[in-house]
Formats: sequence, C-alpha cells, structure tokens
Amino acid sequence: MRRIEEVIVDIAAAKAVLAQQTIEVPSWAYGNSGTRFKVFGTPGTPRDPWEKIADAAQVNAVTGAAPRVSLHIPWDKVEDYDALSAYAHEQGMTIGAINSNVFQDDDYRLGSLANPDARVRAKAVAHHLDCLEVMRAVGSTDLKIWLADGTNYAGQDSIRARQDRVAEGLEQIYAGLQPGERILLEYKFFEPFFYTTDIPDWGTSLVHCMALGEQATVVLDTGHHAPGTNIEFIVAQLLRLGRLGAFDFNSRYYADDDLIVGSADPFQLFRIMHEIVQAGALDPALGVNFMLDQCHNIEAKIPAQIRSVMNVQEATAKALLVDADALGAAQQAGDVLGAHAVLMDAFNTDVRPILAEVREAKGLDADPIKAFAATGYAEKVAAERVGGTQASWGA
Ligand code: PSV
Ligand code: MN
Ligand code: MN
Repeated sequence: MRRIEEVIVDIAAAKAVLAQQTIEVPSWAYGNSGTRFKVFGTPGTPRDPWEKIADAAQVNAVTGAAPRVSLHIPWDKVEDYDALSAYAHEQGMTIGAINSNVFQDDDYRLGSLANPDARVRAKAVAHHLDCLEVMRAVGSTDLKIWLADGTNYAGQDSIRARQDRVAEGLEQIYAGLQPGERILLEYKFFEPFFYTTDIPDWGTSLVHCMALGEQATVVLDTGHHAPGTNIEFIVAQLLRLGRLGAFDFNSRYYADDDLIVGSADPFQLFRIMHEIVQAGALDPALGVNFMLDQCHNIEAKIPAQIRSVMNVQEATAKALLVDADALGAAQQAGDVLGAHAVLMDAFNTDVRPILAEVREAKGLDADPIKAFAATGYAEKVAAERVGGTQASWGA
C-alpha cells in the first residue's frame, strides 16, 4: 500500500475537494429490511419518517458529509411536509430526492406508466404529480422515478406499445416540472418482472430523457446491471452527454443486493469515481447527486450508513490522487502498463490519514464509527422507541 507521503499530486487541493463532498442518505436504510425469507427487527428501529430523519442526522453529525436524506412516498408520507422539512433543518439536514412508488398497489400488477389500462396509467401519473408537490413542500428539486414495469411472458403485452405508454406518461409528469426542477429516471435490468423490463438499461433511460428535455437525467444505481457490466463506461458516456443526474450507490454480488457501497468491489467504486473526477463532476454545478440506495438486513443500520459514506469518501480520495499529468502522458505515448500503473498507484494508496485530517479540520472525530458509538445514541433510541410499528422497506 502506498503511503500518503509518497503521493506526488497536490494533497491540499484534494483535501479541499473532499471537505466539500456530500453524499445523500436514503430514509429507508434506517428501517428494517430483509428478504422474502425473513425481516429481522432491531431495537431502536425508527417507527416513522421523523425518527428516520433523526437517525440520518447521526450519520451527518459524525461524517460531516451526509446533510441530505431522500424520502420515498408513500413510505414517508406525513400530514405536514412543512413540519417534516423544518424538523430536518433542526437536525442539520435537508430533504433530498423524492422517490415515487408505483410498485406496491394492486392496480400496478401489469405495470404503472406502461399498464395497458388507461385508468391505471393516469393514476400513476397523478402519483408523480403529487410527489412534485411533496418535493416543493420540503424544498427539494429532484423527483426520482423507478418503474417496476415489465412483463413475465413473451406475448403478454406489446413491447413497443409499452414504450409508447411510458413515453407518454413521462411527458405528462415532465410537463408538471417548474424551472430548476428535475426528473431523475432510474433503470434496472430485471425484477420484479423477468421477461421484459420497460426501462431496463441506461440507453432506454437516456432515450426517454432526451425526448423529454434537459430537465430529465439518468440515475445510475450500481446494483442494477448484469454481472460484468462496465459501469464506469456508462458513467463516462452519461457525463459526456450531460445526463448523469445521480447515483444510487450500493454493492451487489448476484442481483439488486443493496449491500454497503464499496464493500464488494472497492476497485469498481474507485474506477467510477475516477471518471467523476476526470469530468470535474464532483462540482455540484454539474448536477450529479451522490446518493445511497441500500438496506441493512443483518448489520446495525446507522454504522452501516456511516461506513457507506466513508467508503465513497475513500474511493473519491483515491481518485483525486491519480496523477492526471502522468496518466495523460502515458496514455498519449501508448504506454499501456505505465498508464495502468498510474491508476493502480492511486488505488493502492492509504487515504485514511487525509480523510482523518479533513474530518479533524471540521472539528469532527477522525473515526466516525467510533464517534457514533461514543454518543450512546443507539442505546438511547433502543430504550425510547418502544411500542408502535417499526418502519420496514416496503411500508
Ligand atoms: C429499485 O430496485 C430501487 O433501486 C429503486 O431505487 C427503488 O426506489 C429502491 O430500489 C427502493 O429500495
Ligand atoms: Mn435504486
Ligand atoms: Mn435497486
């Protein structure tokens, strides 16, 4: 492992960028989750959106890098969104992307925007327009759309007609946007349907975004690709076209596993962040929102989110330590192994000391996991949150 003292690039500049970086956390990461086999409950699990926000604020308090929390509607439905937003502010947080949900109602058995029944399609559009209202009430500008739409059997429905219906529904939602607001359109290659998926890949998402207009961008969920897919290629292409709106970060081994980002393949996360750094896309002006989309089935949720934020920071730090001049020179000279070595030198650098310094410069503990444990928050909420129904993924 290369020591930080051996790095040639400007470490002070890298630290300045790292000090500014923010990662958005998902409200649903703090609820219970599991598989169809078992959902394990944990003492202290939030029972409502307020408690989820309070937990999210703990992640921000010790990392100083997670000041936004995404909501999922209706999982996070409340009577008074102004009050929820004000509560988030009191906790040092703002509300980030609003995620629509058109996959848990019986009406959506055959799809939402792609459904053959015009009544169901209208209901799905109306839900998205409602989400735009929630977005405005909480001071957010991003509506994130993931459609679970698809079919299970050849001939079940017309592949082409479904695309036309999706395009039409998206147009109606897009027409509801005000200036400065965005649609983030997510793709996923399969599940819950297995024969066709209506937005299965970045190309299909991009085609719809291009047809809609500049306020529509693609969300890249790292868990939503077939094994072996070169995700950094997709990142590079979407950045090139100015259409990478956001990441949903997580890790996968087999499918949409939603494990801690950077846990399965930290090198892939580094390669993704290398494309981001090369494109200057850590600059918020480029509009890429770095979000987590994860669930914690067996591990403690708040520490798992803290670890996730740290993993993104470490991958980013390594990407910032790539010697761009040396890399460019080696690439230009056709020095295949030399270029590869420049990248590997950065990846194989222990960046934890500089991240510790970035945290300490903000008055934070160098070790966020230890700092959270020392607050006693986990024990406190476990004692306080008795009764009621614990939040869980899907409710
Ligand atoms: C779908 O698998 C997805 O990635 C979408 O972003 C959903 O909104 C999210 O998971 C819910 O966990
Ligand atoms: Mn996602
Ligand atoms: Mn997913």
